[in-house]
Amino acid sequence: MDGMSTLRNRVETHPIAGSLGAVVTGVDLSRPMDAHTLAELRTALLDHLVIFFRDQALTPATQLAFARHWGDIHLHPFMTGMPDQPEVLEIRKTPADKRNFGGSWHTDQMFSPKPAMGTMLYAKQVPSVGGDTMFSNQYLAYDALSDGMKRMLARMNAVCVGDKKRGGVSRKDFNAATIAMTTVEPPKDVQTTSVHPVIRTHPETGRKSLYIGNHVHYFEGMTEAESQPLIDYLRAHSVRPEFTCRFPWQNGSLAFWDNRCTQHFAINDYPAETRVMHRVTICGDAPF
Ligand SMILES: O=C(O)CCC(=O)C(=O)O
Ligand SMILES: [Fe+2]
Repeated sequence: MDGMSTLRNRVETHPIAGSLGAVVTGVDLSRPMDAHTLAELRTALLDHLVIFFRDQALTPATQLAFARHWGDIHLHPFMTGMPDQPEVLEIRKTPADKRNFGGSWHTDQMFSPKPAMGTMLYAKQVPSVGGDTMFSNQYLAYDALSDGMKRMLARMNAVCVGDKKRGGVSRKDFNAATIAMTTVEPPKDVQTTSVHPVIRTHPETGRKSLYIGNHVHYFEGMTEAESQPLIDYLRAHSVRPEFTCRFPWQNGSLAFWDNRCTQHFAINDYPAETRVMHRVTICGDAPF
């Protein structure tokens, strides 16, 4: 018998915090993936919400090939992809940039009618220290709410806006002053405001989670002034330290987060250094 032909990846998960996040070992993401390994990775993602891989040697093409196993690839309406690989977005921050991409707690594309199912971020060049990314478990955030608050939020929807900051400044103008990455006005046919339930149910696990992030401008049927105190409360609650983990990157690390039950935050603490990441986002369904 040829032992090699039956050799499978040995997928092991190693949690990095009590709340969420696990490093997965035993997988080379640059190689074709068998159905068994993929099923194990799906279980790891659903159990740990964000999974991390170390020491991966990926090109934009092999990163994309791995991502395609999970669904269709989402093209960002505001940011321009890599010239020869438009599905891959290069996130680059240099000492000239004052702000960073993803530098506030959020969940990706909450402004679109079908926000991302997940995002895969691959580290090409990381600073000598700093540039970690934080994640927060939104199942735990929901579970920790009182019954009264859960009942109230169950009837509420959030109006989520992508092309404007609160106060009306366009994302393009806001970024132009502070981020060198190209931000464009989205095409006219792309929906940049969407209404989503504040409590959503995960389509695969059936669990409820709090669905809040920096795209939420106000609650449906209320004014911004009425909404703001509750938005502030929920955003602070949703990222309590015991709901979070923090991932220190190395060159060759890949993070894959389930965007349906987490938030994340890219820490901007490396003013004199450059950080380059390659990001692929997988399409999701309408939240319910
Ligand atoms: O650069 C990071 O660590 C995360 C940026 C971000 O928010 C994203 O890729 O969705
Ligand atoms: Fe993000």
